[in-house]
Amino acid sequence: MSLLTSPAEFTIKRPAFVRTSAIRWVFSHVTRHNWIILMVFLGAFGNAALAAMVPVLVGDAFNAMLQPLPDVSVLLPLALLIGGTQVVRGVLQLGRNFGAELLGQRLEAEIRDELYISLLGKSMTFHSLQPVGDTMARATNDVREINLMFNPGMNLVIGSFFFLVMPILAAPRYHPALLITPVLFAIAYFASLARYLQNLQPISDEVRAAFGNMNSHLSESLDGVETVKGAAQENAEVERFVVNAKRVRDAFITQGDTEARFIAFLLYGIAIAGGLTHALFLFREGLLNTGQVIAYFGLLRMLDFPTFTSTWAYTQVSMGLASARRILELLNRKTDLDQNTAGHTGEMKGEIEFKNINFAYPDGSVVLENISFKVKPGQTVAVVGQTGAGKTSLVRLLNRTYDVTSGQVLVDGIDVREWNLASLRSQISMIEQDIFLFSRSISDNLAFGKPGATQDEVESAAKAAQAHEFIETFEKSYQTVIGERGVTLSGGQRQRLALGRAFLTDPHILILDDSTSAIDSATEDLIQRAISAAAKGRTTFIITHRLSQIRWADLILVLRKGRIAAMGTHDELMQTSDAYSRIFQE
Ligand code: M5T
Ligand code: MG
Repeated sequence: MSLLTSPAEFTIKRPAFVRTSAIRWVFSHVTRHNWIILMVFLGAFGNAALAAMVPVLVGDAFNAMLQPLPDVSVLLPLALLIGGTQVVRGVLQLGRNFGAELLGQRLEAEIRDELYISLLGKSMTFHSLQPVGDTMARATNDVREINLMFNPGMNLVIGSFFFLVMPILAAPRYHPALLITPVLFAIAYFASLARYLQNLQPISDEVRAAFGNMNSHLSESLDGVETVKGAAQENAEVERFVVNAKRVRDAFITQGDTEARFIAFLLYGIAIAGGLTHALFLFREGLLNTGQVIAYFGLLRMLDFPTFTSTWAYTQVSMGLASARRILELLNRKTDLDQNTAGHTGEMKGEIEFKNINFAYPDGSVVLENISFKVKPGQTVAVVGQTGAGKTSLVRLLNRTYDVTSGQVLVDGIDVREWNLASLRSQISMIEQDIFLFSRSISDNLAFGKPGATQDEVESAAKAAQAHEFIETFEKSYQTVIGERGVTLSGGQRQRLALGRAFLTDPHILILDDSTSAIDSATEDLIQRAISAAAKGRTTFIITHRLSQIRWADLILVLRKGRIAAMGTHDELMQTSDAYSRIFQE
């Protein structure tokens, strides 16, 4: 069977990234692009060095002009040199910007990939506890924040860092004492920056969390929009949304407030005034000439780049790190499900045994108790019981949507946890109670479990599932798009599409969670025929209320409040079990 060898999407091997802390994790992504980093640093350094050339050369030009006999001949070469350096500087700046953009975009794509694969590999326990909207916010906006952290964030941080360094490197050229101002500025700048970032971190965390929260409520109320409208709860939902939106707004305002308190501008003003006074003082002492004072002043002016970018470039970095923490938290949250890639693979016969199993959902309430039964390959089992009895929960243990709390579920005598998960699941087909169809064509939906299926295969599966006829009534027949952008289907039609899916994947175990009760008799008849065809040659579990389907089952399990109240064939149970006969009197 070809399905055995096709790897499930979530077992794809990915390069391993360090996931111990947000910074290390981002770093382990970054270091895969060493040449880009080199480009960014070289670009940033060269850009700053050439920017520093301008005041230095202008100072030289002033000195040439201020000679008792002005030497005009040096002016043209100096002007050409300034022009030339700035052209080169432009190229280097481009390299820095391009590198940072490239890095940002690559990391965004890589991290989104990593997150998506990780999400597919997580257990249902994880997914049922994690709101979709919040996951969406993390997979879209938070990943985007990491991109922005590199460009413009880190791009400007690195770029402006060298602008801070240049005056320190160039000032001693004129007088060693001139180091004082740029060095003091740098110390004060980094000290206040450290404090600023410390204050900013919880605020950035709150901004991202508030956004995720708003998103999850939004997606929930859009998901449930029918219910909201049906209950005329629009206003209440709007109010809830306003509360969430306010929280996001408040978080941003607090962030702006903190930004506004950052004292870099004050430091810059003090540095310019102090540095100039210092230089003029040295001038009066005869230790500097006019051109040198002008050059030094020009060098100090370079500090405006780190000053201006510092408020928002560091905010961007802080936001990026907050987002990285949120993504990492999701990546690291326990999967609870071992894919057991080294586990048993092989063609399933379809023998099933439940051995003394107990089961509780993660929140703790016991749902199934002390369940034991055996099914031979090819048999059909009907599971009946009142709503909430645990029917859906029972069949979910077969393909390890959830794992038992105690006891064992055996397939072909092997504990399902000992099976290679991909192999197990590819041979069990489950038609859920509420059938999910993707907003893709009918053909794609049918072939979901077998992406390479030919049109012929798809059609014959649809015919076997009694779906061909209604599909043909659509204008675009198999190419009709379902859902958001296309037609919507009735419950009975969905069910037959789902059966078609099952025919295509040709599973060894088929599970049908069919609790749709009210269907007209013509459709009922079609579905009935489709199901009997589907059940042929495989072990089948049917959860149903329809007597017509229960009757021909080889084994009927009657569940009551999570326990087996009775089990046997229809005829046996009609005679022996009150619980069973009661079901048909409901
Ligand atoms: C059995 C609880 C549910 C009920 C019991 C699916 C699900 C159910 N439950 C959870 O706590 N978390 C869950 O994710 O388990 O529920 P069931 O197995 O869905 O019952 P059923 O299939 O027999 O009912 P129905 O209505 O589909 O016929 O207490 O709260
Ligand atoms: Mg159910």
